[in-house]
Amino acid sequence: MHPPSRQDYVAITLGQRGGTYNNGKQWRRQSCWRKWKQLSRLQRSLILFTLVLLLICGLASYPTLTDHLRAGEEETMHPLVARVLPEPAKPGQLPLLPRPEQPSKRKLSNKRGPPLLQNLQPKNGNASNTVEDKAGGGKEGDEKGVISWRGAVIETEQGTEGAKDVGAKDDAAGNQEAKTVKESDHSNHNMTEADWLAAVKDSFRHAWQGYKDFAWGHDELRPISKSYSEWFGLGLTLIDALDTMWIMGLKTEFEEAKAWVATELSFNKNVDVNLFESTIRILGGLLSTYHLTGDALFLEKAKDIGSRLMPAFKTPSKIPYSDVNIGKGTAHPPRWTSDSTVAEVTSIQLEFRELSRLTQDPQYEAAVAEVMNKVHKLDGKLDGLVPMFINTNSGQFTHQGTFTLGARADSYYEYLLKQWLQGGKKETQFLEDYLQAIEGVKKNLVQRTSPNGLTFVGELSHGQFSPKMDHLVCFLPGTLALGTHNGLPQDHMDLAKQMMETCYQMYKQMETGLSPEIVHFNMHQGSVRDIEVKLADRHNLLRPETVESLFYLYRFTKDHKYRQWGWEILQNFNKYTKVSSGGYTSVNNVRDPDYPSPRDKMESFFLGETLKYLYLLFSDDFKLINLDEYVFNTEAHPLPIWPSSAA
Ligand code: DMJ
Repeated sequence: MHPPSRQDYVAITLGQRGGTYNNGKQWRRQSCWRKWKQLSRLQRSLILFTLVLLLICGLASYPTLTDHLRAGEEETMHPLVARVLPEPAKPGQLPLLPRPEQPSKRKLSNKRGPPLLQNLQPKNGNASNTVEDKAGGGKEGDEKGVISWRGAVIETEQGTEGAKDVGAKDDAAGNQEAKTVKESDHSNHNMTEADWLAAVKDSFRHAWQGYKDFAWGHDELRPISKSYSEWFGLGLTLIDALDTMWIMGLKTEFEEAKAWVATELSFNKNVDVNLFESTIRILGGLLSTYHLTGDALFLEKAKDIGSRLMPAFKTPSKIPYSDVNIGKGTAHPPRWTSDSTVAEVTSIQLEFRELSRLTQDPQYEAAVAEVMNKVHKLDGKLDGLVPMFINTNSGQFTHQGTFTLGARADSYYEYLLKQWLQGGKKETQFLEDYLQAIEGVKKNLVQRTSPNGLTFVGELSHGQFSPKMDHLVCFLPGTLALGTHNGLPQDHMDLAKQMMETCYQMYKQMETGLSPEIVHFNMHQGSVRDIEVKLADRHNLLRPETVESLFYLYRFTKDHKYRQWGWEILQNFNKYTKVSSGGYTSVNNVRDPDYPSPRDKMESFFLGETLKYLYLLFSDDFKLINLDEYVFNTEAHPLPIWPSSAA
């Protein structure tokens, strides 16, 4: 019998198809296999090659699919590894820094910002100049582009003019590195010093404009409601911002503020002020402005407020009360306690000492020196670490056993070092207390996170360690670096650098790129992420401590990465806290880039400290507030280091 022809074969097999569905499938498999076997080797190779080619072309021309595949890879990767692993650096390019964890709905996008904005971003990556109003659907009149944010109009501008320039230049070059720069929208490789400084000045002007328009002469701007809030009723933001304007060379703004100080500012008011806050912001701001400008107006005002604060020291223990009525000349503790806060009574010394030196009136210095001497001798410390409260009657620490470098204790440590520096390194008691305290920090409070070994400073309560850290603690890297610059041990600088990285990660790992007020670190093995944030701690008050430390670290190391980190932070302040009608707002939720939830308040330290430190970070002129000639008070007001004969 001759072998069945193709037709016979088909006819036979067709006859078999009347069976079950399974039988049909089996038939198809057999039929295809037989046909395949009948082909020559060349034919088979050609078909295989064509199929592979088609598959490759299909994949390449279907980006959504590849995106899905990439997303799948990310999901199967350990989540923290995916977030923390740096992308490889190209020659001459800084390694890309870890991306923050994104909620799964945002998995496919690295861009930050409201979805509307992302959709409207042009393909070349430059920020849009006009963004439609989300609520109204129309265009806001503002040329910078705005979206509505629950009735409030918030700037969507992602960067500054300088940042846009980077995108444009890179686009022209059309290289892959440029694309990376645009996507991260954070790099400042091609920017000049002038670009950075202009960007910070723009931010300052924007903040100042809001204050001028809606809060002039009042304590704080409420930028969303276009109104103001009063704390002491003393033009707090205006005074806090004076020396910043001088440093930035904003002469017109400075002159209009000075005119207000000359004609409107009066301390003869029946008002309770907090001794610490008014000392660091008002007395400190006036003294530093006097030094920078040489204008006697500011010294006169400083003397006036300084003398009005003195009743605070009339206590049984000479440990000052927290509150003073500067009109009546009376002082008192808070209603619920006779305690004062340790940081508050030990962080007014730089200002009162300087006031004595300038006025040749020793009473100011004597009052604050007595506080330091008493605290120096007190029991209740742990390896140089101090508790958080001190009683104004007994002069003893209260609520003992809790130790932190955050709220209520932070600037005690800062002012130990800085008083030693201010006085020309002669008052060795300050140095000894400082060195002992830093040893105490290392022994009792420094720990590392899991899984990535970030160094942090936690808290101790009755022997129990808590891995909690306030953003306030981020002053510490800068202070440690300042100490090393002045001859203190190198291991202080090592700790400073490690902590600086941690403080940066507190921004980087949040969805908005802005740090929360408080973080908790994971320490147990098997943790998947280093940083946790409790619901109540997710706010950001535009605080300065991290950029303050970046400024010191950059001045002393000249490591460009600190500037890049500062640039990212500025970008994110612009992205999530800038209000189009003027000013910046603190926000409630740094973990929600779609709705960070404005708190409607611009703290005075945003102008007094945050923008000033950013400006100085980007300035190549290290003589602009030379750190061998000036020491910053805890509100970023530079005071002179005393000439050697004065100490
Ligand atoms: C400022 O008033 C000062 O820096 C103070 O030492 C701490 N709190 C704020 C800024 O966060």
